[in-house]
This record gives sequence, structure tokens and C-alpha cells, in this order.
Amino acid sequence: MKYIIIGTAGHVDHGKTALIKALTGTDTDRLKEEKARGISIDLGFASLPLGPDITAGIVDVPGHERFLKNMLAGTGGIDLVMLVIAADEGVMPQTREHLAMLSLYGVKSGVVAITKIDKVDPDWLALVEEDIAAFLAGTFLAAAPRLRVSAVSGAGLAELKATLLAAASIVATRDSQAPFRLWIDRAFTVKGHGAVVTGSVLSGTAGVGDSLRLYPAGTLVRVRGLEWHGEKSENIRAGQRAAINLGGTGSEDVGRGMALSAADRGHTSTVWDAVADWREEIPAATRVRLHLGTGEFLARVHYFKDQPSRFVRLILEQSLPAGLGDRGIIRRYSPQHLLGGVTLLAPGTNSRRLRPARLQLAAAIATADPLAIIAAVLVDLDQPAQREDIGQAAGYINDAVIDAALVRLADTGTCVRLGEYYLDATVLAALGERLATVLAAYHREQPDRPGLAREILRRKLGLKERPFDALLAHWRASGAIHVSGADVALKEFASRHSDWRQDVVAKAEAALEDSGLTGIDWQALAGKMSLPADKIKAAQEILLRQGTLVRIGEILVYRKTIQNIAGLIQKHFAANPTLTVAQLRDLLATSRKIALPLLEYFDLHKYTIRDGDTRRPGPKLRDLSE
Ligand SMILES: Nc1nc2c(ncn2[C@@H]2O[C@H](COP(=O)(O)OP(=O)(O)OP(=O)(O)O)[C@@H](O)[C@H]2O)c(=O)[nH]1
Ligand SMILES: [Mg+2]
Repeated sequence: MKYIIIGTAGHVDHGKTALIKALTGTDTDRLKEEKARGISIDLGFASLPLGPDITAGIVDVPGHERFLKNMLAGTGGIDLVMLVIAADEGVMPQTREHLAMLSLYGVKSGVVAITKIDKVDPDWLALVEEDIAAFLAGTFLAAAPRLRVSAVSGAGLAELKATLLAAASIVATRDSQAPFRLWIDRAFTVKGHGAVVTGSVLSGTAGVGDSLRLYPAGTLVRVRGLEWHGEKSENIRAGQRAAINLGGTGSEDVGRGMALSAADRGHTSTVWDAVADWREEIPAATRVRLHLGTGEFLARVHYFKDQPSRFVRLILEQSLPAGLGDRGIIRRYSPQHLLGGVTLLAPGTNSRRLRPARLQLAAAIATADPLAIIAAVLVDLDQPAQREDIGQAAGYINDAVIDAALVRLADTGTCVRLGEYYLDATVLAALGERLATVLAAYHREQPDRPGLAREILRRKLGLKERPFDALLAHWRASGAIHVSGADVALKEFASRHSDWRQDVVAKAEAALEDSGLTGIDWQALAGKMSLPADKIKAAQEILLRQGTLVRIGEILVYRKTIQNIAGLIQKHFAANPTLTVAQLRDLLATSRKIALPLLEYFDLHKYTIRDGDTRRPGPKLRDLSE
């Protein structure tokens, strides 16, 4: 079974509701006030089985201009429009306005019903039809079927239904495998059941027991029960009108303009970058009404320093839960008239410039090609991204379609996969260049340091920890960098630096060969090593870090000297049970000033164990003798 949503449109009193009633038997004017005044105020809903395999849900909208907000809430998610024009009045202001809005919403197909033909004579009808043809020329309904009907006499109804069936069969089927999404158009409480919401399912499937998110709040809610046009159902899917009994929320917290969605899809933000299609251009910061989904969101429109007015940033007064490619209508806050339409790209930043990647995103959305869209999403993400991040940024695109696109992009080398991360090849190249620049600058400024601390490098590259680790592993494997401990260096620098380091160590070892049991005079050693003045400090650091020299209290001691002293202490313990500072001083023929810190060093490293004023052998010393 194929399910589609048909929306009505047209001037007030032109016979939309009467036509729906004649077609379906359902009176979509539910409200007392609607019945009393004879006009529609809010949205009405009906079901129209068009054929054995196609059923349409109908959203009947009010034509009066005062209720345009409701009309726009109903029109956000339709597949097909039935534009109703009364034969006696012909094209009227809201006929025009509704058509303009439908086109800005991106509705692509429809049927024109010229109704109330029982009220006019053939000559008049011919004139009105000429008018209508001229009015539709150049619009998306230019080639749409036009039918003469009467809700009163029933004339043309069978043909209208057949035409709707034909149009419905060629409308693209909504993707019931894509993530679930429904904009709420009504919310109420049913005694004993709690909150019930209704809406048109834009994509995906939901079943009783499923968990969904209620946006913009992001509340986790549960599907307790489902109805489809008054019948209980276990599942609902894309293209159906649904009533959903929700657990996890009261009806007072739910209303029109909120959305039910699969988790982690799209974004909830007060700042959105978008492409506009202006009917009337407005100055920056003008207060507007953005109609998107079933909601109306107050916002201000801003332009970018470096882009034409086609690109806008919407700064909203409340959060808008939406996804890439969503289309909305912009009206002036007051007086309320149509200004244009927008297609959302992604949440905006606080820069006055549009990120260049957003141009590619806009172009890709315009092609509607998922491969181009996913490629552009990767560029826009500008960081290594996990599969979930890509899904979220891609809005409500089917996961299988995203996966297939990622595979193809990887095959062509457009996308690079690093473990659980994906990134665009040009993004990777740009990050690689940044890495090289940052490290080269560091090596220039700090030629004696082995490399830049990982954490500082990460922050300089503006990366989060885990993606940074993935990139580091990649750069290491590709031979661009050398990582030693917490230091990262360009490979080339690292090998030069390590040559120099080895050289320093070798020179020091040679110069220290006959240093005896004393502390080291660094100036004398540096002299023997004939180090250039600007390298003396760096060389000492290297020798200390390498362990060639050990700092004990105030003095520097050669690594081998410590081993020799440990040997002497061991010998001493072979003949004596304890060792004192004075004994060590005599053993080494040195001063107490040197013997004391030495002994503390041996305590610390477990060569000796301190008992008051004396020492006994420690475990490390025993290791030595084994
Ligand atoms: N003679 C005649 N009257 C019709 C026909 N269709 C509708 N009407 C009458 O026209 C009036 C308006 O009809 P509705 O169906 O309420 O018009 P609507 O387009 O739904 O109006 P709004 O929802 O308020 O925009 C009603 O009095 C209907 O009885 C028709 O085919 N022939
Ligand atoms: Mg009506």
C-alpha cells in the first residue's frame, strides 16, 4: 500500500471543505465556531482511499488570510496539492498567495479543481478557465490537470478522484526506512490514555512500544498506542496520518510546532544557516516569522559579509528542531505578508562569514543527490566524524543510503576512513598542512626540544581528543611525524634531533670516563664537550632526561658513578650490618654535604633503608648481588 498526503489550497469560501466532504464523506470542519461561521479556521483531516494500493490522507486548510498560519502548518508536509478555485470568483488573493507558498515549500505536483461549476454558465466558465491558465503559467502547476467539479451536483467528482489517483501514483513514495519524523499538528488528552498527538509521518516507521524524541525539548517519549484514521494499528509509516498516544509526557507539554523524531537526527538550534528564495528582500535584522513543519518560529534574518542575500543566517527566538534540506516560509512579523522561502543548511556559528563548505552543501541539497549531499556533509563537518555525527548532520536521510554513499566516496578517494572516523580527503589534507605548519614553527622556535606536547598540538589543530588520536595514528603510520612519549615532532626534525642527542650523549660519556667518585662540574664538562654556548643548557637537559646525568640535591652525578658507589655500599654491607652518613663520606673521601643527599637518593631508590641515623641494605641492593 502506498500512502500519500494531499493538502488543499485556495481562497476562502471557494469550496475546499465541501469538496473533501463530497469526496470522502468526512466533514473536516470539526470546530463549533467553524460550523457556526461557515468557514474553516483550523486544519481538518480526512482519509481518501484512491485505489486498491493507494490511500491518501487529506489535510484541509483554511483559506481565510487571517488563518494563514494554520494553512502553513498543514502544508509543510504534503506530497500533492489540490488547488481549489471557485468558478464564480476565479483567481483571488489567497489563490495566489497559497500557490506562491506551496512553491516555496517545494511542493512539486498537484491537481487544480475548478469547483462550483453549477453556479456559472459555460461562457463565464470559459473566461475563468482562461484566467486560470494564465495565472498558472510558469508555476509548478502549469501542466497540472484541471477539472471542472461541483460539490453540490456531484459533477466531475469521479474524474477528480481518478485524476488524484493518477497523480498520487507518480508522486515519489516517502521513505519508510528513513529515520522517523512527524511534525505535531494537534495535541490533546484522551481520558484514561493521556497525551495524544496527531500529524503526518514525513519519514520512517514507528511501532507501539518504540521510544522517540520530542523536540525541541528532546524529551524521551514512548509510543503507547497508534491510530491511523481512527483505526488502531501496531505500526505507522511515512505518508500516513497518525494519532499517537504518548507515554513520558503530558499533553500540556506537547503542541503544534513540536516534532517527534528518531533520536540523534537533525539538530535543535536557535541559529541556522540557510539559502533564501526572496519574493521581497528585507533589511538585515528584520523580524520575521519562519514557518517550518507545523511550527511558526520568530526570528531575525542576517546576511553574510562575503555572500549575496541569497545566503542568510536565521537567529531564532526559540529553538528550531530541523534537518538539512528542510524548507520553510518566511513572512514579515508585521504586517504579515509573504517575503520568501528558505532551505536550511546546518546550524550556524557566530562568525559573520559563511563557511565556504556551506556553499557546497547548498549546491548538493539543490541536486537532491544523496551522494553529493553526504560528500558535502563531510566537507562541512570539517573534522574526523563518527558515523552517528554524519547521520545527524544528514538530517533524515535513510541510513542505508548514507552507508552506500560513504562506501562509494571511500572507493573514489573522496572520503578517508580512519578507524571509526570518516573525513573528507581535502579536510585531511588541510589538517595535514596545519600540522606541518604548527610543528615546523615550533621546531624553529624550540630547536632543542624533541617536539611539541600532544595536548598543545591537539588544541592548536582544534580537534577533539579521540579524533585527534585517530589522526595522530594516521600521520604516524604515514611517516609524517614521530611521536616519543608526549612529544610530537615532524619526522625529519625528529631524526635530525635524535642524531644531535646521540652525539651529545656520546661526547658526555667520553668526557666523563675518568670522573671518579665525585660530583660533576657542569661548566668544566661543557667545556670538554666543546658545546656551543647556546646549546649548553639544552645539552644538560638531554643528559638529565636520558639518565646520563642524575641530579642529586645540588649536584650532578654521572650514571656510572652511582653504580660504582652502589657497588662500594654493597661491599661495605658485606662486612658491616649498617651504614652511616659519616661512613659513606669516608668511603668516598668526600664531604658530608655530598654524602647526605647521596644517601637520601639511595634511600629513595631502595638501595638502602633508613633506620634512624643508620641504613641497612635495601631490596635494590640485593637485586644487584643476584
Ligand atoms: N453551489 C455550490 N456551492 C458550493 C460548492 N462547494 C461549496 N459550496 C458552498 O460554498 C461555501 C463555502 O464552502 P467551503 O467548502 O466551506 O469553502 P472552503 O474553501 O472550505 O472555505 P474556507 O475553508 O473557509 O476557506 C459553502 O456555503 C458551500 O456550501 C459547489 O460546488 N457548488
Ligand atoms: Mg474550509
